[in-house]
Amino acid sequence: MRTGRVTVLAGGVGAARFLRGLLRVHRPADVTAIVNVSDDFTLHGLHISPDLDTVTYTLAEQINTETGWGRADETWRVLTELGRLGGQDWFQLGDLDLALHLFRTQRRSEGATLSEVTSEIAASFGLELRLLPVSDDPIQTRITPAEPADASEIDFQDYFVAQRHGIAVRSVRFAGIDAAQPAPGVLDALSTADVIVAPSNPFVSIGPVVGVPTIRDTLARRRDSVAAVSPIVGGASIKGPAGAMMRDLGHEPSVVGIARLYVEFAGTLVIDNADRDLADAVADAGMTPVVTDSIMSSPERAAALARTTLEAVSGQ
Ligand code: FO1
Repeated sequence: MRTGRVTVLAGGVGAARFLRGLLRVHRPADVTAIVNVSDDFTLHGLHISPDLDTVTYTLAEQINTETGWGRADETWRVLTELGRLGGQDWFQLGDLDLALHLFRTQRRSEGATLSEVTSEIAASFGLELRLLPVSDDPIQTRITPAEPADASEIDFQDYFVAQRHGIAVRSVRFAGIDAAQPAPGVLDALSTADVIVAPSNPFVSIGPVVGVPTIRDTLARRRDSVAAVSPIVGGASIKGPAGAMMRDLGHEPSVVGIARLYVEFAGTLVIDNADRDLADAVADAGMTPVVTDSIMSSPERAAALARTTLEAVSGQ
C-alpha cells in the first residue's frame, strides 16, 4: 500500500469509481477528495449534494450500481406518495437517500457548515479518507440551452435530469464562483500533496472546482505535481454529456481537447490505449501524456488506473 498525501479533484460517478480504486492502492488516511458542489440544489426544502453523496455511497459500498447514484437496496415509498399527491417526483429521491438530505438540511439549519456536515456523514459511513466540499459558499451551475436563440438560463438539474442532458448547450456559468472561498483544508490539501484530477466532466464537474479563483492560482503554481485522467476516450465520454458538451462549446471532443482545457493547471494527462495515436498531440498541447487502460469496468481496473496515475504524478 502506497503512502503520502494525495488530493483528488472530484465530480460524481467517474470520480467516485476512481477514488474507490485509489483507496485500494493508497493509504486512505493520506487521501483527500475535493468535491464539486455546483450541482447542489434545494428540493422539497432539502439540501441535496449529488456529487458528495455519490462519492460517499460508492466508497461505503452503498451505491446503486445500476444508476451510479443513489443507494443500493433503496425503497421508494416517500417518492411514490409524493407522486400520488401531485408533488415533484422528477428527481428520484429514495427513502434512505431522503434521510441523508433531512440530516444535512437539519444540521445546516442548526448552523453547521457544509464541510462540517459532510465530515459527519463521511464518518457515519466509516470513510477513512478526508472528504471536502470545494467550498462552503454556494456555487451554482447555470446552463443556457443552444435553442431557441433567446433561451433563458436553466438550473443544472433541470438540464441534467429533467431534460436528460439531451439538449445542446450554448454556455455554462457558475453563479457565485468568483466570491466563493475554498472550504477549510482545501488550499492546504492542494499545496502539500500530489494532485489528481479525476475522470469527471471538464465543464460541469472540474470547471466549478478549478474555477474558484484561489484554487486555480494554487494549482497553476504546482502544475508539475498535478496529473489529470482524461474523461474522454476514443472521442466520447465514458458516461454523461462531457463529449457532447465539448462539441457544443466549441472544443475538440478528444484527449487533445482535454489537454487544451487543463494545460494551465495540470502537467500530466493520463489517456487510454485507444488514444495512443494522439499522445504526441497531447504533448504538443503542453501536457505529458501517459498511456494506459483507463476504462474502470471493475474496481481492480480502477485500482490499476489509480496506481499508474500516482506513479505519473509522484515520479515513482
Ligand atoms: N440522476 C438522474 O439522472 N435522475 C435522477 O432522478 C437522479 C436522482 C438523484 C438523487 C440523488 C443523487 O445524489 C443523485 C441523483 N441523480 C439523478 C444523479 C445526479 O443528479 C447527477 O448525476 C449529478 O448531479 C451529475 O454529476
